[in-house]
Amino acid sequence: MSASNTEDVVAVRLPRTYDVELLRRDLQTLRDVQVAPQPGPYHAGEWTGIALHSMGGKDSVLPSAAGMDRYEETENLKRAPYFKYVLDDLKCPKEVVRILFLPPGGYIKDHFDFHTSFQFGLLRLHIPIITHPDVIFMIGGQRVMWNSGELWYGDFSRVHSVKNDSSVVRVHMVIDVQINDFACRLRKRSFAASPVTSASLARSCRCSSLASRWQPLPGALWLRFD
Ligand SMILES: O=C(O)CCC(=O)C(=O)O
Repeated sequence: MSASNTEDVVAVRLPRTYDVELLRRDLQTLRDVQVAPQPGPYHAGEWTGIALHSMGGKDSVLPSAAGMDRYEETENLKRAPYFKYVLDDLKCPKEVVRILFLPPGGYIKDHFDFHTSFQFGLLRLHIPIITHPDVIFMIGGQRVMWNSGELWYGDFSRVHSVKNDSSVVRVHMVIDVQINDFACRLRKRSFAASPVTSASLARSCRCSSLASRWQPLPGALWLRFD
């Protein structure tokens, strides 16, 4: 297997599908929460968010703010029972969990979040809540199309960008989780593009049996399943 195959996997759909109406109901419940601009010089301030889980449970949306507090639920999450169900069902330690908003015309330009990688023991998961075919979401030079209610792992340590060419506000839940056995098992029914990547993920996860569970799918970058 050539090294270039390991470069190709930018996203993996994970085996959870959520009720979109319930996701949107909780989103509506939190409509009065003040949003905060996301950090980074790679957008013009239009990309905003609210925190569901943060260091000290504060209403902070900074993904990697330094501090000594433990990661905890925020008051926002306590008001959103389905969001809480979704997070409680993911049995891995959570760091920052945010609801992120990108309005029509919004553009998060190329950037990368190097700490969200297996090497750092952190995975970034996404659940689209509201999206549209005219959202151009690029990871590692590839366009990804994720539907509302799906759970995805994306390799955000690679260069990524989002351009909202639609007329709707795009809303994603973005969940940073620490890798544990559950996170490894979650991948049991997911699909990867190449055995080389499976092996490297298994090594990083320290789950010796993981590699054998991944399904090599030559020619496919990821495969949806229902
Ligand atoms: O999809 C989004 O709103 C943000 C994407 C992103 O930059 C990230 O998840 O790191």
